[in-house]
Amino acid sequence: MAGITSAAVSIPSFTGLKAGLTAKVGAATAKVTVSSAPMVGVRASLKEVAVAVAATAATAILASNAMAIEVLLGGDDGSLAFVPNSFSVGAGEKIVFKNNAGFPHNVVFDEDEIPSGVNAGTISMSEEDLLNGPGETFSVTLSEKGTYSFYCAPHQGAGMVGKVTVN
Ligand SMILES: [Cu+2]
Repeated sequence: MAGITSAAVSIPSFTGLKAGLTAKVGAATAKVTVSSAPMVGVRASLKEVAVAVAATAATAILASNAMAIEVLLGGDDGSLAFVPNSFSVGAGEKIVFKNNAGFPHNVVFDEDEIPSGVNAGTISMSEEDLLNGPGETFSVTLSEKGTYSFYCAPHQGAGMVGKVTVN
């Protein structure tokens, strides 16, 4: 715990950003200590939290985007489709669904067509949740190997469905 405290105290290189930020960093620090400490060095994760707080969440997303596949929501030709609508990824590879045309869209995994033991709710957007703006994204990482079917709730009837195989 002593190490965590000193790392937290060293963050005031950000002091220009005031007390509100300090409190925020403190809260985030507590969270990281509980959830991520076993996986990454505490100092490293503190650094990431400080960066994410000081900049934006987008920075953190970009930083972890090295291995990712992008799937467009809506074709350039106006089709209500995932592009591509059938693809493979490695286990743990990030899939980024990106609004392209014909939105709003969303991404919902079919609970009956995913590997057993995987909870559709934790990998899906909710049926009512929609990506409304251009370029908006929904990202998911699948770690269980197998075949997953998904659909766009507003356009499922129009055939906006897809399949991903996790190898
Ligand atoms: Cu759609």
